[in-house]
Amino acid sequence: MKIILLGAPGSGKGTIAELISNDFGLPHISTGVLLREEIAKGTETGKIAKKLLDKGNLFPDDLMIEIVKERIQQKDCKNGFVFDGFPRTLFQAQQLAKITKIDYVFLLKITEKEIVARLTNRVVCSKCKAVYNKNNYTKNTCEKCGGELIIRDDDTLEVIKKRIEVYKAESAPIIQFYQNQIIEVEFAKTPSQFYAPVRAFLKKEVEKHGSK
Ligand code: G5P
Ligand code: MG
Repeated sequence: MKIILLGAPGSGKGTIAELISNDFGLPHISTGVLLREEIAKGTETGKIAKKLLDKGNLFPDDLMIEIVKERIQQKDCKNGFVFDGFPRTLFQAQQLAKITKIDYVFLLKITEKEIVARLTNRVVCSKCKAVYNKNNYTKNTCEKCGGELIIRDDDTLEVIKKRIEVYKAESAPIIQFYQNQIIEVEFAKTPSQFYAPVRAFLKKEVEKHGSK
């Protein structure tokens, strides 16, 4: 199954992608995580990414597409993948359509007020990238790997606002591009409530068609 998760910053793409990945055995491909890994390694790509991500601006389309192409050619993607944060522009969606056929596109819905509340309370594991919310997880270390929990450099109020603005500017044509495929997922109070309809839908699809 080849799955795309569309949604604003903080809409839960990373959280839901991880749950799908665990349940259906698909690699979770977050372009944000891939870029932050390049930044951590200090590569040339990372240097370009750092300047853009720290201000909430998008990484260049052509470079992003090359990174994604290379990633989906790896062995673990032979039965599909879950994209989190890609495509992010109409151009990326058009280029992706030339490379592969996407089976399902979920659009995660959230209000602006909730985005700010979530992202100003988010912490992530510096090692395995697991995502937590300080409102319901108060430890300083990751429960999965023991790694230190940190705040993302782009989770400041100013950058969050810029990311929301960029999302608003770029998302409408992408939603239009996938209009016949989009499955909307309505905001819910907890990740498990939010994920339940997605899981039920994908389970049914697997029963009908196999895992593709
Ligand atoms: P990213 O890394 O893709 P964003 O801004 O799109 O960053 P972000 O912030 O990672 O998205 P998310 O993954 O949608 O948000 O949300 P999440 O982390 O799972 O959840 C947010 C918080 O809410 C967490 O604390 C979580 O615990 C909580 N939560 C989740 N679900 C629920 C729920 O159901 N209920 C409740 N109550 N809480 C919940 O991209 C970063 C940057 O990289 C570049 C751009 O510069 C971008 O700004 N980039 C790209 N540039 C060009 N092209 C691309 N394709 C790019 N991809 C990334
Ligand atoms: Mg994320």
